[in-house]
Amino acid sequence: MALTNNVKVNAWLDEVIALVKPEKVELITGDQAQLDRLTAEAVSTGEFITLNQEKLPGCYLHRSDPTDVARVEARTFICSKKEEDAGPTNNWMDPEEMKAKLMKLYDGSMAGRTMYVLPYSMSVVGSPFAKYGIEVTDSIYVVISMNIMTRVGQPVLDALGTDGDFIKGLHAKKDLDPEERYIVQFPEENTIMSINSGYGGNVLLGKKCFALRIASYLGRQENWMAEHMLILGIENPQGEVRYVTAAFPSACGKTNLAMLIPPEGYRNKGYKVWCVGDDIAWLRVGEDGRLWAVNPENGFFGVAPGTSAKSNYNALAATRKNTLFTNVALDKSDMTVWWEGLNKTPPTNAEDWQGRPWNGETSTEKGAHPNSRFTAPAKNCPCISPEFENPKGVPVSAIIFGGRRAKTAPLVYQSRDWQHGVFVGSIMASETTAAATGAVGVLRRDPMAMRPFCGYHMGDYWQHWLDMGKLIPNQPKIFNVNWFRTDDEGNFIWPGFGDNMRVLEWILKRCFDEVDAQETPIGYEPYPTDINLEGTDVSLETLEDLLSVDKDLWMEDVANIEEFYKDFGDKLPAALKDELETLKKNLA
Ligand code: GTP
Ligand code: SPV
Ligand code: MN
Repeated sequence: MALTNNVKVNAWLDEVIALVKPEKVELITGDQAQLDRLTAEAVSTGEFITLNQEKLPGCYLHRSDPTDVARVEARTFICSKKEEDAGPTNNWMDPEEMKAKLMKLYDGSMAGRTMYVLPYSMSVVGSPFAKYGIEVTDSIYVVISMNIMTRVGQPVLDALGTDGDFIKGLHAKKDLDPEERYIVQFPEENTIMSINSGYGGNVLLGKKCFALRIASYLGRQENWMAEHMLILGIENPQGEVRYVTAAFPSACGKTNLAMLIPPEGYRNKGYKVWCVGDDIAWLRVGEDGRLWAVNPENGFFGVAPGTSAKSNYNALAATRKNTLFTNVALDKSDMTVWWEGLNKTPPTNAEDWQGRPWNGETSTEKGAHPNSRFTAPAKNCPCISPEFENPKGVPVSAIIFGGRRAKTAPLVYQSRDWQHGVFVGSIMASETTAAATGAVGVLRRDPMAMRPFCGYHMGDYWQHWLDMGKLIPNQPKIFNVNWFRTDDEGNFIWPGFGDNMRVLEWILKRCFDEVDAQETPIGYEPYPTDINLEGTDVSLETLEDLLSVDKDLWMEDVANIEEFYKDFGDKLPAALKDELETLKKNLA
């Protein structure tokens, strides 16, 4: 009997079933009884650990394989027909060759297992932004996580109708062999294949694989943009809400900025911050000529370490119910969770992220993995925006780029115009983090925070940004921030977190012509006295230092950008080459 009413879905499922040969097939309808049954099954097999249901109702802990704890960029591929369409920042293999390799791996991979068929929507079902996918998986962790992160089940099938199109996603855990792990996008075929992983961004196929890699490819064809951006609204004392988006690389502060609590002085005046999204934005030009943004997700897959009532009260509050934790420490005394930076009182009777006995007072090892995460429903967040589910999205006043840079990049600067702003995004650089496997703290260029997520040639992507600018009569202003400048001892100079509101205030004032700025070789910067430092212990001299532009360091950066740009050959847009020349001239 056919599993759905959609002939295309059914035909694809027939192929998949013949390939992976599952013992059973189950359609995920989104029904609560079904999800409860699967959760209970995961608990019975040890895949989930039940947490304290009084303190953390509906919460569970999952431990992934210790060799499978982050995205694997080296094993992520864009398989376009032509190699040049994947470009220098992606791994590429001929699609037919890749499929031949993958077919062998998937063959019989679900023998004796249940294959779950999970219909999901990115963005609100029925919204003009919405795109639908079907993920086939043999992992209950994936089913439960996707149910938090996206809109799942029957309403999606109803929206797909009898012959609607969808993104095909095939995930099999197989035996988690890191040598045979593949995360593969076929952008021309609306297809994603993932095998031998059970972790986050590798397997929750709606997130990075679809909502960024496949969607960025679709956006280029359909004149919209899919970006690695948070979306937040800042309400002023008059009750007006102005929206900004910000692209920071993985583990560089999107979730924190998206849920920021303004400093006391601002709160007393009546400022509020509303979170629309913490990781992904889909952007379209509205009828009013502005750029409009939606968050296609329905939950947060956030970094646990460093999240505390002080650093990010809203994120922590979002994790107090119906949340799935991955690779955090388990406090055995009351079956709650712990991670580095949650508080200063680590549990003594605990298990670390791998389930080994762990005493937080005496152990020299970390309790939680540095890339341990929580998967929490967006509606749990105390500052979730009233516009979160608005199918039209929110109008964007400013786009902010930023990275983790110990030196060089100042606290904030503004681009001179859209083209210069695209240049500023293209030269973004950031120190690598634990969100992906490999060395941490290595500076690399990460244009628009999209290096691991762009589904096509990065040179064409920059051209798409330039082209989009021409389609937006009322363009957002483009800025760059850096919360991570350090002193000679390696300490962060800027207090960050809630105090980032002070920088946001200046940014919004610039968007509405409410404050002047000074021209520097790299763009506009605030007059230091225009950043409100009331209630901080940051001195004006420190702020001046944070805003300083060291021409020698910038000339080194220019040399590095020139090298980087060489990889793009004739796909490097002339406009960006011109901007680099202008920067050089300004610095000379
Ligand atoms: P992904 O989910 O990987 O895309 O990451 P993200 O960009 O949402 O990063 P997140 O907000 O989770 O922050 C990652 C780390 O950066 C955490 O350990 C935070 O504590 C730290 N962090 C965030 N904002 C700031 C800041 O303003 N200053 C400093 N010093 N650290 C920050
Ligand atoms: C990131 O790495 O940017 C994330 C986490 O948001 S993951 O979903 O694993 O990609
Ligand atoms: Mn991310």
